Amino acid sequence: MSLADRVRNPILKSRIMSAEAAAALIPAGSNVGMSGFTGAGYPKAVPKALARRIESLHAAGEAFRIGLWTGASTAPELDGALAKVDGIEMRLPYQSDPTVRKQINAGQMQYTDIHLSNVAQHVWFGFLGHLDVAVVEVAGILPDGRLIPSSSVGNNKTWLDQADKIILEVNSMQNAGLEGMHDVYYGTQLPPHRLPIPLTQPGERIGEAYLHCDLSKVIAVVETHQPDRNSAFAAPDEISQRIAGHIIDFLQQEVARGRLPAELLPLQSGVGNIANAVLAGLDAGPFKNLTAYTEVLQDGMLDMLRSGTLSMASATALSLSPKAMADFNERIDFYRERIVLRPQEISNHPEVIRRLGVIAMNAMIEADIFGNVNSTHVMGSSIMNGIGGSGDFARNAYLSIFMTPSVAKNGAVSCIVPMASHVDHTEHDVQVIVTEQGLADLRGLSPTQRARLIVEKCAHPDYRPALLDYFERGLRDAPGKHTPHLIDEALSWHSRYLESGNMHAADSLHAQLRLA
Ligand code: 0RQ
Repeated sequence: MSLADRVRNPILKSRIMSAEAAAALIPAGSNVGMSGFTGAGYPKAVPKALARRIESLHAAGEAFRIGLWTGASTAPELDGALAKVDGIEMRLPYQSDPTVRKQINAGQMQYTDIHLSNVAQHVWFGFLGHLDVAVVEVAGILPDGRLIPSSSVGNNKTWLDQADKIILEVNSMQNAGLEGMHDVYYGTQLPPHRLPIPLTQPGERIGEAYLHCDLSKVIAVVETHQPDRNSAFAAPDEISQRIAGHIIDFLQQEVARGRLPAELLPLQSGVGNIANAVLAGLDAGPFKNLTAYTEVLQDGMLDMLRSGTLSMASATALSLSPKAMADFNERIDFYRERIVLRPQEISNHPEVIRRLGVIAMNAMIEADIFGNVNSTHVMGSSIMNGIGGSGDFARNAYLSIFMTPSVAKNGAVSCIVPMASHVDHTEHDVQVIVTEQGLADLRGLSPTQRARLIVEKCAHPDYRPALLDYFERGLRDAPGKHTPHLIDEALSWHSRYLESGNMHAADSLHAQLRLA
């Protein structure tokens, strides 16, 4: 498809305009649903033009902020640009941008951190208020007005259905060969009329390759030619490789014990360097014909598809380095046979995750000795990113694995603590905890059994004595022996950083989150 061929519907062709003209159509105070998921498929031009407009309005003393809803994280051209001009009143459901994070932690921006599978249905239920405008990147528009989705699907179906007005960005940098890779399910109903989601295999297609929209709602079409964020991953370091090694040994043992089939069960993998190292380890290991039912496809999954370790992968977005993106573009016909991109309410659907028996592997910030996991907050009050899809998968998975290095900030902070300073995943949703020190299999264990195992297997040796001391004193002095916390002392573990030699570490953690 040539550049000129991307907008093939005559009505929509007549609505092509500049990003500035399109941004001028967004009213102050609107809730705006933008495309974008882990730096893929986000609009590249209208948010920047809107940011310029907001900056000049603010300079003239006029108030202008929007509610910004997306699939998940986006990129500096979207989150960063709008936050820098103080243009976001409310952000949801997930972010990883330094300026947005700083404003949330300074109390200048409201943030609603939502399970990613819940966003679409909460909009349909009317829980989040009215959606005024959708700004959605697509790879092309067919003559009949159907839309070829871009490198992420996210919440785009819901944005297009629910918004009063639609602005489309048609990005000719997105590979035209994406056409046919998506599966947009239009069968979801609202309770009490819901039917089962008819998906029984990760690679199954149950919907359509295109998004629909009411053409009369489209107020602007903007043409762009820009790549996604495409950030590079660090080569797996020794810590990540050790974590990956523990997980792979564990999965092999599970196969040997007959608790997993030889080709495992569909894999879900969070984003980041540890996740990528686990994928690299799986690729080098003995497994073949694996599948993935996950949110995001990062480099490691493409390698596994190429080598044949993975036969099929379902996700809602790509999140690739420039090198992997070049490979993806080169072999798009190969990948189209093996990748299905779905709306995030389906990629993260609790019913489907439970049915398929997904193996969930997510990173965390800290875990406590009883197995509660904090994925989102540093020292109880500062947000890092958000819960993302980790809760969708952890709660419903066949096996729910959480992983982290045993220490952060060059050893100044233990990632195993007496009581998590914030809980995203309760002890009931966490079956395996892994650090580079080892793996704690918590299935079937009581809280006190879990505590001994987590300290022994996962805590860094520098912190083991203090953690064991807390646990033993709890067993002796806590009024209840089921989860023997010394409540007054439990959280002083974190504030002790403020008093001890680690004061500098704690201060700089908060400073980084405020000032990054
Ligand atoms: O900070 O970059 O300033 O050094 O947290 O930690 O070790 O680089 O790990 O990039 O994998 O992120 C949980 C945040 C881990 C991420 C989290 C500091 C550490 C560093 C990042 P610096 P690492 P990662 C599917 C699944 C929630 C969403 C999710 C996340 C920074 O994985 O956002 O799982 N998960 N989605 O130094 C203080 C501690 C710390 C700590 C780490 N105990 N105390 N700081 N850090 N541990 C994807 C989606 O849903 C889209």
